[in-house]
Amino acid sequence: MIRVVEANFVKSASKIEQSPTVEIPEVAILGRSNVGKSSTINSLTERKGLAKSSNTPGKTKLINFFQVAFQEDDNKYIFSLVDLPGVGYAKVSKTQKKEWEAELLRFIGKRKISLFIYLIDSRHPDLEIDKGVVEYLHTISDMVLPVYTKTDKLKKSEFHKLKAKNRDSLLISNQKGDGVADLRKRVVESLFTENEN
Ligand SMILES: Nc1nc2c(ncn2[C@@H]2O[C@H](COP(=O)(O)OP(=O)(O)O)[C@@H](O)[C@H]2O)c(=O)[nH]1
Ligand SMILES: [Mg+2]
Repeated sequence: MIRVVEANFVKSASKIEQSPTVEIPEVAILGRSNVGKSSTINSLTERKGLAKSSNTPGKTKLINFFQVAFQEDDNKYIFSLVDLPGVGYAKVSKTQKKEWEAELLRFIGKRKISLFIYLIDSRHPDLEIDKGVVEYLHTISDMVLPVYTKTDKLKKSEFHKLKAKNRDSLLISNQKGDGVADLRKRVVESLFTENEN
């Protein structure tokens, strides 16, 4: 069992230039506004208020950096977790939206991100915007993990259908905690097993 032994807020940045330099593997969490990025960070780290979760779409325009340590037996896994502003904002102007999206792409292009966790609302699994971003991420990295959130909102049959259709993805509920231990395991495997040399 993987335990969370450390989870700290490091810094918020509104521009890439303000981002901290990291010497440890970096995991980026992306997804549309309100999909559950902050909640997933809180579940992953078992810290309820670490990332601020809000009901107002598009509120988080900052890039937030956290440092996390997991431990399993005698192995300690330290990495940086980045909460990125959501894509597809509902309540901002087109110009503002374009600016943020450009900034987001610039950020992704500049960092050495070891794993992209892309969150998708399990109730709306086939949105064009999500497909577009996932496709883009695959062009820049072969470490892209799609994760479906809010599975507590699905009927059992919908859950099984989604799972059968997306065998390489994870399905989680931040409300119930389902799938979160699996997500920790995937993070460790992605960062510290396959890439180790
Ligand atoms: N039912 C349910 N609600 C969730 C889940 N994850 C997040 N939420 C809720 O969805 C809203 C947006 O979550 P948040 O983490 O702020 O999304 P973000 O904008 O992507 O950071 C909040 O009201 C959360 O409580 C989940 O797995 N299940
Ligand atoms: Mg958020």
